[in-house]
Amino acid sequence: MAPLITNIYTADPSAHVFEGKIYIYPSHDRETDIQFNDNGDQYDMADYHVFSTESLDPAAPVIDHGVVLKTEDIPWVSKQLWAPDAAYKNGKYYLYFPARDKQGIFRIGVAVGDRPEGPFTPDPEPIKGSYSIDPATFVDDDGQAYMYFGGLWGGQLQCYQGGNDVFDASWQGPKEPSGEGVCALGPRVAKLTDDMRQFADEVREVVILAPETGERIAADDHDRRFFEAAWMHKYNGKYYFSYSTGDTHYLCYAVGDSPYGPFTYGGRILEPVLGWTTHHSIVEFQGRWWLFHHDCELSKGVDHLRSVKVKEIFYDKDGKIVTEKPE
Ligand code: FUB
Repeated sequence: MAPLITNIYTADPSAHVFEGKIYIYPSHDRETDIQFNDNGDQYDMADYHVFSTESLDPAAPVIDHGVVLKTEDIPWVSKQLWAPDAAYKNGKYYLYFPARDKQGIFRIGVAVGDRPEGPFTPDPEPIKGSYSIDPATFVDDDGQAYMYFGGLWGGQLQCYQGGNDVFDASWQGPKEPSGEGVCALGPRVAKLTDDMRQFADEVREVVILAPETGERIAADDHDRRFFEAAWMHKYNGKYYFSYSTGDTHYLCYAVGDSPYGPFTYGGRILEPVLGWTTHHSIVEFQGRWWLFHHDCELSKGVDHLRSVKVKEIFYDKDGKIVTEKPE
């Protein structure tokens, strides 16, 4: 499958349907001399582009709307503009992004625009109480918006085991809890305020359950535990939380009855691709369901030079996500 975007390297695609078109909000990967490490320092991105297309036919053009936000424009950011997302509410478009603050701690910021393709004006401070990476915003049918976020290792989620306000620097780096009987750390979720710029309630941990036991997924279950790349979509009244397993390189999903969970593990959506990271979004467009993701084929395997791709996904009669069209 050919990449959707080839003029620049792009990753972590968050796709949305706005004004009848597909808009893609990806990370913008760039060349760097920073050596690969398990903290992700080589992912040294400095701006965002927005892309749009009217059709997912492979021949259809994908428009690059250019730079919509850059590090120099955001007063609180020091470096690493990682995986963004976008949302629409009450006539405004919101671009959410994680970045390191001046102390090197990941926070989540918001920038506001009048059009899906920007430009976006950033708020001068990160969202109060935000931490870690990979924001994914979900607006439910009743208009209430939620933000899911979090990422292990370089994403610093493991530094908050003592509570939302306690950053434990001794957990920085490629570390996470492990051992017999230890539960995996969950991603986080918080309601957003009506103006979409702050958390409206406390940050909660999202629980992902193993279907065979009904218990929380174990920390050592690296084939199924949450690592990063949260995404939420709704299908047939159920909430589908999907994510990357990081060092085992799968995209997985779990299903629940509430945006807060708990979610029961449902299976894999994508097997490992070329490149260390895997990250995605799922969106319905013109009556079909699409998985946007990335791999490193275009850069011939350079982990930090990724390209966005798209493929169709399906549901079977029980609501399981399947990658081949059911008979
Ligand atoms: O693009 C930088 C980081 O790599 C993202 O935040 C993660 O999800 C992984 O894709």
